[in-house]
Amino acid sequence: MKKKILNILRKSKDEYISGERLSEELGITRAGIWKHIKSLKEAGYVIESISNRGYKLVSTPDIIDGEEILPLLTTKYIGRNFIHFDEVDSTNVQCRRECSNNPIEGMVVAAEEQTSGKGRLGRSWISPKGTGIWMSIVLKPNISPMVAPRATLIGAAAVYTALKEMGISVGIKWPNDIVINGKKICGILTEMNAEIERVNYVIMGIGINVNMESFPDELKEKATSLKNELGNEVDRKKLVANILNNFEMFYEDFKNTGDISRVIEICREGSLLINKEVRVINGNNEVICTVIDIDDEGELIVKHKDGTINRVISGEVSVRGIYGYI
Ligand code: BT5
Repeated sequence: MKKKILNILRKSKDEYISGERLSEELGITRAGIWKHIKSLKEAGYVIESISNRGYKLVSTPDIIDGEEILPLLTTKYIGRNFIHFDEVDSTNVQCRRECSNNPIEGMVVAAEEQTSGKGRLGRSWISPKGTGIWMSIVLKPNISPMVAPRATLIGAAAVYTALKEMGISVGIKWPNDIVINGKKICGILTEMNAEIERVNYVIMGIGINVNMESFPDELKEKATSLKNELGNEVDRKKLVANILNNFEMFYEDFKNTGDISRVIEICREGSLLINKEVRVINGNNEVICTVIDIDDEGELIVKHKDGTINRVISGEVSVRGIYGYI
């Protein structure tokens, strides 16, 4: 019922809707309407009520839940099943729990806070309350497990494009970071559950520092938030919806064929690595080389000092000027 009331108030924008009309349309008493309005107010919705005129929705809470995100989606299935937590250990881990029964393609798990947010290779990801976007998407692509890591680039392209649409210019540091003014604002963690020949499901976790103002000392040099760099708050709900809307468009190409050509174009356009000298670290092995391109499979093409050309499939890439590497 609360959802229905909200929908009506949302649609009527600046107009007041009388309690009588709500009660007629929804078939409950005016006292019943009032009770629901009261509980919406308690949940952070600002609703003006004026006797003789009725109710008007003034503002909605800064919460990334289905109630707020679904009206902003243009997708068919990405984000349509939206699970929200005030606090969770990790949205990727929670997604895996949700998938243990029945993985649902496009399901999104989002949280206001993660208490054990995860980075790659067992690293941790700090995820304070109410200031970032911490979410994971469940995917069931019909592709071979070898091709699954490409999904990370779809995430990166979706975040890059969503921010661009909001007038925010960022760079993509292959394969999983989004960077602004030399510091990281977003990381992506793609995990998969697969058999040798078949992917059961992929969980793509996206973490974005949106409105945080401070970082722990050890991250100050390499991490920042959109708010710190732009000087103003960014609407988390709008950003989540823009990301999911773009994500579905890019993912549709990939889902049955593994094709990411459109995504690669975007990754090239936003790349912070192409034509730069980088340090590629793979386990104990470290080499300095120059990035020439990102190929159609999403791999980094690098040229070594002796002129040989190589593909880098995964690994850590450091580039001068980013994250304090000099
Ligand atoms: C990543 O790993 O960049 C992947 C981060 C994915 C986070 C999302 S949030 C939703 C979902 N649920 C999860 O539990 N995870 C995903 P990596 O490239 O390994 O970078 C990790 C490193 O970044 C850490 O070792 C820190 O140095 C640094 N770091 C930690 N928290 C950060 C933050 N909030 N912003 C920027 N850098 C951070």
